[in-house]
Amino acid sequence: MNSNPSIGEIYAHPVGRDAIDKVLLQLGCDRRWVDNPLIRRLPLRAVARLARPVLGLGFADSLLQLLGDHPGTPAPRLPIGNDAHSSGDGSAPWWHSAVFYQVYPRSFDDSNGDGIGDIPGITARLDYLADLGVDCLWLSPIFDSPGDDAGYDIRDYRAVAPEFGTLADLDALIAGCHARGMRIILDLVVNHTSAEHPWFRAACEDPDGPYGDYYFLRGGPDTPDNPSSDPPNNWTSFFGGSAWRWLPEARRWALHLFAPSQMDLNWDTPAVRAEVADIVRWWRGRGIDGFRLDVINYISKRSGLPAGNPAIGKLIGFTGIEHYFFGPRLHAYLSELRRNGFTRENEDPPASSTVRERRADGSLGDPLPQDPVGVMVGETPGVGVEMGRLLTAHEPCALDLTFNFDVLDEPGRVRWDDYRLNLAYLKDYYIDYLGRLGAGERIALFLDNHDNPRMLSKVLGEDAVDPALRAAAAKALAAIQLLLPGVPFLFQGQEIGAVNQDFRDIGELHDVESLNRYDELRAAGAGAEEAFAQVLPGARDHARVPMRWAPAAEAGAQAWWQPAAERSAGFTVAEQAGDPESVLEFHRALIRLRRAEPALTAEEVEFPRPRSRDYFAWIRRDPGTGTEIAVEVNLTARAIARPGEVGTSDVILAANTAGGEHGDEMAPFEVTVSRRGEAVQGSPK
Ligand code: ISL
Ligand code: CA
Repeated sequence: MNSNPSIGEIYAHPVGRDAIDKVLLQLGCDRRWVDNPLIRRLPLRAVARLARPVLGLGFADSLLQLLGDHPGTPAPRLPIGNDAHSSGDGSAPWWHSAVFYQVYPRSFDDSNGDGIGDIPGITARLDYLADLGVDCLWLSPIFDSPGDDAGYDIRDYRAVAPEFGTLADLDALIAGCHARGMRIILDLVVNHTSAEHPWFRAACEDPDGPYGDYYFLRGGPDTPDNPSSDPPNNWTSFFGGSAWRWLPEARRWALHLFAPSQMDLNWDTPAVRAEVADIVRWWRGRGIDGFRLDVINYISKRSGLPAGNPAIGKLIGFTGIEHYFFGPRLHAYLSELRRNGFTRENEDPPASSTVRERRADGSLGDPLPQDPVGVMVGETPGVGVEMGRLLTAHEPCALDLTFNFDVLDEPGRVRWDDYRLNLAYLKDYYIDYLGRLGAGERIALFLDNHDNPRMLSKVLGEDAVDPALRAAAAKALAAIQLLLPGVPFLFQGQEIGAVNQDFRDIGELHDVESLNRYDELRAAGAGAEEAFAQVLPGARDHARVPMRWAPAAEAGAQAWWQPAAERSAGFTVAEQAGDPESVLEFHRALIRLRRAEPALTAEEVEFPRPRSRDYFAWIRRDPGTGTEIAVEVNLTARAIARPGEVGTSDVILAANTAGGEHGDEMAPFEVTVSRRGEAVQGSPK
């Protein structure tokens, strides 16, 4: 690319397209702005000059540097059966049609009453998860950790934190999953380790020794003492302040993109990459079926750690991010890890256990051979659609799936904003995202996780106090997440319509990010109430409260490490199980339907009425039989007219119909799933 390409040329580059989309999203501008041919012809530098008040100085150079790191024309994707995504026999990999379920172990089930959820607690709930229809569990970190970031600061990658149980407990959990036809993945947090990890201790003791290069230690014996000197660059931490901390004992600065005790690993050091691959192989041997990889897109930092562009820092909220969120060697490191860590070698000893086959009718068969490649699910904040595709769909294969976080907030909004998310945004987002995929590509469908307020609360706001509306909207979200093409990741509690917590003051929050943000706001002059109000909407604690198994358990709720503040009747597992009208049973029914209807896990999809703001419909098609399934969702809390041409009277599943199935009107948040295809259209099969 020349030094002053046009906007159109930038947009034709996958990384350029995502970067422009990101800026527009951040500014709350319509992405279709770039479709204008006049705008496409404009030179980048002219636009950057005009937009200088917003984009600042040096935007064009930063962007071109980023583009220069990555090939402009992606290599063609190899078809399923030929690539590393296949199951080994040419068929689609298991996760293409799987439903994942994220367990937050600390708050799932507490087996010994110490107020902390634990591994035996999860094992005790495996029948519940299997009945729900879950194919694969993902556990947030259960490793030995000082717990400065709730386990995302790991001290020993091969040990279980004592509060969660023992390695033997984990082995039993793995075997218990497999025996029920479920796989299980863990959380690989290897952008950083805890400062208490032996590698970091060794690095501090001898910064010039072998472990010094495991981290980013900068400065030297002559560096004047902190705080009299400046840190090596202007990068900021996601949890506030500089991304550097001074180590008096080593007389070095150390990089931490997250908390000061989460030390960034230097992936340019081959020994670091070899250690990570070893960890993965070790867990695969224990029967672990893959990993979710924490902030995995941050592992490759630009050589020399150059200063971040302050304007980009201001726009995105974090200075320096352009030098590592999609770094120069990211793809190479991930494909290497796939090969050396996730891929089974013939000489590998057999895994302790492997998953039993689970057939479409739910019955169980024999244990399957271990998957040739463990699944790699990338947590990739900041990665857009095209970058995600570069990581998942092109040789050499890197990740299997990525999480695209743009789904969580409307353009111009961030997690801390207190606003009502319009479901029409989800519709636009998915139509655009799915429309950009090539054959064989899959997206991860997620709406909630342990880092975010509940989507249901974002959609309903204060109206979530109305139990009928809450249940109705929860079902509409479930239909979107479980019936669109893609791989759903449910987060614990979604299946019972969990909402945000009514926390009253900062003393009720535990999360490092919220506490730091609160302190920063206070330091900047905000009063206690005001600072709390600016933290509450985005607080990560909302999703981290204990799973509500039964109302009775709340008698002892104070004993939990983080008591739930939200206790409304009707939103526990015990109250919903067996009630066909419940959110829980609707989830079960949706997952059962996914399993039974090949159309619902096939790729083909069509979106009638793409521009409607209150009606979202899609038609899935099974290429084998031609069977079509139409899904219609009323995205609003009002009754709307039903367009006639999409659904049929052959309704196979419905929710919130207010008694009138497939009438001319759709009730608030109504969901109708109906069968189309040859049988209905009258032509013989
Ligand atoms: O909460 C966020 C910071 O503003 C998110 O952006 C989050 O930090 C980001 O998605 C990365 O999350 C993952 O890595 C973090 C950990 O705190 C999160 O819990 C984890 O999901 C650092 O390991
Ligand atoms: Ca416990």
